[in-house]
Amino acid sequence: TPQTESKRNAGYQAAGMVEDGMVVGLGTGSTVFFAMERLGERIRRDGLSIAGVPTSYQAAIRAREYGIPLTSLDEHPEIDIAIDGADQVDPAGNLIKGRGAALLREKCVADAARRVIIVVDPTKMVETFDALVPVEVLPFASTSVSRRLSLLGAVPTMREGVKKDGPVVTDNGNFILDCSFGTIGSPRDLEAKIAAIPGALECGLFTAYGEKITVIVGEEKGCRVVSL
Ligand code: DER
Repeated sequence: TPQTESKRNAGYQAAGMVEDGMVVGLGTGSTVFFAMERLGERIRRDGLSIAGVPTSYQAAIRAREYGIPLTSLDEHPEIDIAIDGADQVDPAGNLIKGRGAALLREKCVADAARRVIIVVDPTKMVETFDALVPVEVLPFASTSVSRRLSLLGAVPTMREGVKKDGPVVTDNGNFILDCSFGTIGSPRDLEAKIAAIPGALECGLFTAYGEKITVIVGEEKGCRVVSL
């Protein structure tokens, strides 16, 4: 489909920006999937030598399938480049992430990376955020965190499993509350307010990385690099 082509074009472009010897943050989701596919080709065909820090079980499993050697954030607390997807991107390079429930480790990797490449299809580019904001919550505190989020104007919904009864449990053993805030006027303020809630371990608003983010928007016949 055209969307698959645009995701593939963005992912392949991002994979082309990885240099030999780099430590690469490996994001989660269907778009970064193509970057990993291309990195695997470059390793096999061109002898590219890299190490990947996976942001989820999905990323680790795919990296192994594609022959991308894995390392850890412990071994490499500074990462050369991270490649990840996003649910929405605004003109300042703020992101909403977390559709894949991997946002906590993804934010740790984005924070550790010198450069972050975000790969999206055109539907993700927005003027103002209006997507759900996923919040990773400690199960012990999920009801009280939900109440605090409501006081911030959210309608929080516990993310339920599809092929698992009960709540989605993240790779870190926590729950996800998907929060509808309507349009979000100040994403940076909202991220800080959510971070101040004890038990709200992380949220999908990424507003601290605009300076080091490059957004690649895939299109049917290629892709464009967005300057922020
Ligand atoms: O869950 C995540 O943070 C993913 O990066 C998500 O935001 C993008 O996934 P997609 O590339 O499958 O749309």
